[in-house]
Amino acid sequence: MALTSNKHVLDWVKECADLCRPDEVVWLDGSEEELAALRRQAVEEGILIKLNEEKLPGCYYHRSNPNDVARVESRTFICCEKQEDAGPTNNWMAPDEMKAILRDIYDGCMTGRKMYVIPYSMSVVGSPFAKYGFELTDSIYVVLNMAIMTRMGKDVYDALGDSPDFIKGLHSAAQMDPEKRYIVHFPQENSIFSVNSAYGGNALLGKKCFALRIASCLGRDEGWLAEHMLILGIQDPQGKITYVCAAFPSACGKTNLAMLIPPEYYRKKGWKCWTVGDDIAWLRPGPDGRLWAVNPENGFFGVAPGTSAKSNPNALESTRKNTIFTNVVLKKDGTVWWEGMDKNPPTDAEDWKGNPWDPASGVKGAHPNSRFTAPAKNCPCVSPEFDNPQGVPISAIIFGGRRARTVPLVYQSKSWAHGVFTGSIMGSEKTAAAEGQVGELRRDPMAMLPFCGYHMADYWQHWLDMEGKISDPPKIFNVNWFRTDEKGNFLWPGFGENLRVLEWILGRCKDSVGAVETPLGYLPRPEDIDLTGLDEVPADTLRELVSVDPAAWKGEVADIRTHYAKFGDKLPQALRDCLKDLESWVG
Ligand code: SAT
Ligand code: MN
Repeated sequence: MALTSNKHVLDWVKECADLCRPDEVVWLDGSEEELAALRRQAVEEGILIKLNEEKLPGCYYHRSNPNDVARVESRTFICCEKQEDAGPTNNWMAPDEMKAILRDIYDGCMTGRKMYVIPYSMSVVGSPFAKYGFELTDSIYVVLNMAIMTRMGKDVYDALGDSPDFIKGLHSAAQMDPEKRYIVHFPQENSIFSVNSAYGGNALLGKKCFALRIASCLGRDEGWLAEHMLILGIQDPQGKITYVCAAFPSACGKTNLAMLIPPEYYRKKGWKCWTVGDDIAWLRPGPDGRLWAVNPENGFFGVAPGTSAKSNPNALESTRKNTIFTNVVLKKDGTVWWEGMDKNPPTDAEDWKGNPWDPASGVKGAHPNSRFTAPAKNCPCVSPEFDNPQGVPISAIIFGGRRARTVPLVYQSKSWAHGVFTGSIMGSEKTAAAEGQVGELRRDPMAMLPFCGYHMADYWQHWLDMEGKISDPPKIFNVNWFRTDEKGNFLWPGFGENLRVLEWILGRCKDSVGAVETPLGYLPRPEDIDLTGLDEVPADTLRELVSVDPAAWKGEVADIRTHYAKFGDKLPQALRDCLKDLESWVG
């Protein structure tokens, strides 16, 4: 029975049901009883395996279709009316043309199945940041993941009332046919269509599809920002908590920074870190002229491999109850394992495809993109402000990437516009794990390359325009934890030690620490970074880490010019000017 009398919702659900022809439409209320029944059904149908209740209470195991293990950028589309509004970094198709393709694929795709109606909120229901959505899906796995990743429940029907202001998402696992897999956004209709995949970023529509691609368009129209950023609270020895946001491309340690554990020297002094978010931030100007942020999500969809008691104990601890594991190794005792968890791979286990697994075979047991879906509340360092409907005030925005050379450990932009420039030229080098040449540089502006729902240059202009709405804007920084020496050894230890750099950033925010001005921005002097207790970084190395070399930047500047050329006339003048300044520096 429909749980709402909202005509807009009812009409749309009927339209989708008429197209997909499920046997039944099930309106979900998000209650614990309902979810428990769905879990039981998922176990009966072999979708989930119940894990060891003693060791991993409330946890389940799932194997995806082996052809469906990651986001598919090549099949992800932004279908606005005009192609030029989608820009050069998005796939585009005319809305009518795409709708005809989708209609054929969805036609009758749910016959023999149920269609679940998921009511969900991104951010706390009733918060000024909150946006409501419905996802229609034929996948119980998707329902149970959405129940962790979003605020799902019947209060969404109440909060929405009769309003037409909600995001429509139609998902079907269909036949899992990769040739007919589509992830499609219609920003002008606030709607999302996802078919033939059940993978996180493709199918949990609240995440990248809504909270980034659609929300970036809403932010442009309504005067706020939807960003691919973690949110971290840093508590100093005086007990003051300062909040920062940070955007990094994948494989640059976003989750590790979001759950940072201070090194011993800092811990003893009383420093502490609090996680507000690990992937997405929505940022709005507040009444006090500052920029305020919420994490619109309610859980972590984290990469399992490499997560260990050493690398990220907080992330590991987050997965110890009420978590869904996808595509990891399944042990005989009903627990899980993945590469990089510890040095004791199980010898009596099944791999992510369900085959008996011999760790000595050289074949990986967990898929490299295997995941955990864990409630944020499980995290030992989850911020007390996690559910604050007003969000947290942001003092610094940090951009960064993986760069072996050229880019210093940290620098501060000279102004808001210069900070937007810094974000727009972000790049990261490919690791051995990704396809393509190792070391090859991919520009990923604000880490939003696959997630910006409109023309990237218009997005930069929107960032520039935001300055006029915030009288006390965050300072903008760039970091690079990944500088190496000639032999490829990292010059900076990273992980918890990054707090030493964050301390400088906080000092800059309150004007209590020094810097030198360079054409790139403000850099710390070596004495501005506290190295106490960090003998592995000699003074000479730090000096190298915080210096810039115009000769090295000459090639960089040429590459930025090529990157910018893609955006044609839309490239904002302020960014051209910043590039010109750099050009005159490198000569
Ligand atoms: O692949 S997902 O988009 O689901 C997760 C991520 O990349 O953050
Ligand atoms: Mn992400």
